[in-house]
Amino acid sequence: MANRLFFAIPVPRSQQLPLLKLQTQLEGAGRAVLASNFHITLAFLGSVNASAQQQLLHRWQDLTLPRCQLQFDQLTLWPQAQVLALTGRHCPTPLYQLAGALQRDAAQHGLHQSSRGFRPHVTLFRGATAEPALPLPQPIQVDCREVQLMISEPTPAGVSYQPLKRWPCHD
Ligand code: 3AM
Repeated sequence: MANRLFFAIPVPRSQQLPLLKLQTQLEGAGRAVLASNFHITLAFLGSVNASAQQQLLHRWQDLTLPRCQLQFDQLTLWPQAQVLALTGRHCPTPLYQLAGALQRDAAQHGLHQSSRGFRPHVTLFRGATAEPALPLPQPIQVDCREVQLMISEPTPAGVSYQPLKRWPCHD
C-alpha cells in the first residue's frame, strides 16, 4: 500500500486565529483550508510505497530543527495551482536548509522532484483565481515547534492530514 506523503511544519493551534480572521476577511476567495490543516510544506514526496516509506523513515530518523519563527507579511496568488497563500520574504536558514535537504533526498530516491525551491507559505484557500483585495495589516508570526511527516488522504469531506511521524524542534 502506498501513502501520499509530505513533510510539513504545522501551524500551532494557538497561532491559528489570525489566519482564520484573514480567511473571514477574504471570504469568497476560494475554498477555505480548515484551521486544523494549516501547515508549511517543506517537501512534497508524492505516493510512497511501504518499503520506500520505511527507508525514508530510516534515513530521517535523526532529523533535527532548532525552534525558529517565520514572519508572513504578504498574500500571494499562484494562479496555476489556484492557491491563495500567506507568504513571507525571510526564512530562517536552518529551515531553508532542511527543506532543501528533504527535497533533494526525495528526488535522489525516486520520489517527487520539486521543480522550484522552498517557498515558505501557508495555504489559506484552494480554487482561488482572483488577486487578493487586501494588504496584510501586520505581519503574522508562526513558530516552528515540530516537523511532521504527513499522510494526505482524500475523504468525502475534503483532504485529511494525519501525522505519520513527528520530530519536535529543539531549543
Ligand atoms: O498546502 P501546500 O500548498 O503547502 O500543495 C500541496 C500541499 O502543500 C502539495 O503538498 C501539500 C500537501 O498536499 N502538493 C500536492 N501535490 C503536489 C505536487 N504534485 C504538491 N506539491 C508539488 N507537486
